[in-house]
Amino acid sequence: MKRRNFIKKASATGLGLVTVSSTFISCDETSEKKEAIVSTSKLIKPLVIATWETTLAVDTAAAVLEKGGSALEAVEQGCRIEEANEKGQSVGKGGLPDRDGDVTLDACIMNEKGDYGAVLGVKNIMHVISVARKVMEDTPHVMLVGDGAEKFAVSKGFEPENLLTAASKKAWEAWKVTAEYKPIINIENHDTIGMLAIDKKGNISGACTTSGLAYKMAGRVGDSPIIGGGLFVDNEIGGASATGLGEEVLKTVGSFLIVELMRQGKSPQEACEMAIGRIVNKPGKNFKNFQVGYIAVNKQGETGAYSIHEWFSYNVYKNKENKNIQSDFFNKA
Ligand code: SD4
Repeated sequence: MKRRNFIKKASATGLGLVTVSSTFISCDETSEKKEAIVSTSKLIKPLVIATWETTLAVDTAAAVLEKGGSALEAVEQGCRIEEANEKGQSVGKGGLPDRDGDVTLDACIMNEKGDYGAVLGVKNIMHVISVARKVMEDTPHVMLVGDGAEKFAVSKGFEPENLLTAASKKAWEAWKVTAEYKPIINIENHDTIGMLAIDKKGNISGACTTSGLAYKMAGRVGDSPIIGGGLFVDNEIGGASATGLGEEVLKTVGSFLIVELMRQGKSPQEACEMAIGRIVNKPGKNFKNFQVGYIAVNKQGETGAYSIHEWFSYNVYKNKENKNIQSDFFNKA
């Protein structure tokens, strides 16, 4: 069948054409452009996946998607829920501070075009995910840090406020008694939200927002706002996001690694397991003392998750159901 006729027939029968990388087989050998034919009716969409028990955030994102909103809008709105949730002590308002008592937030966002925006070490602004989106959409840059990011946020109408709640202040004061920096697996640094969504058009976007590790050194930045670390999205392949000890995620460029493994044909689950493998198999790596967890989704809407230790969970919204699921994990000893 000639290429043009095939395209016409494909759209009439509900088949979609997706341009993919040259490692995939072309369905039209005469064509210079590599194209693969997938049945769009088989894709699972809309879909949302997010780290930890983030039911309300995922419901919020899903509602955006069910109304026909974009994946980008969905992940932003979803993440804003956790940023405003003062009980979550790893994100937004109520986040545990650095060792000087300052709450500093990191966030990033990626759209289906591969655009990226991030803010790092921002004080006094709750919805840093929305500031990250503004960096992506309204500036010629991809990252703004510290005072510059705060100034930019204020110029865009964000209201400065004190992010240190009484509960987080009390926890920090108790920590200062020993001032021992020993992040507790799954407890102290829990709840950073990484979220990936596929909208009704099949487009993928992602977002990640955090207050970082509790009692970190002033100026410390983790994986969450760094492209390829805490988040990576490639609309042709899928997306991935991370939570846990950011230093270990960054050293293995975890989210980028997962997307590249999916590009090579691995399932989201296999890719997450291999990315955890990169961390735990390093010589002399004492993974017993820290947690890392990954989530991933591919273009078809298959999901995966894996962590080093038990008790990492994630929410998935698909087929109109939102479920919290316990992740499989590496350290079963
Ligand atoms: C960081 N990855 O700053 C973040 C912390 C985190 O749930 O994920 N907490 O290293």
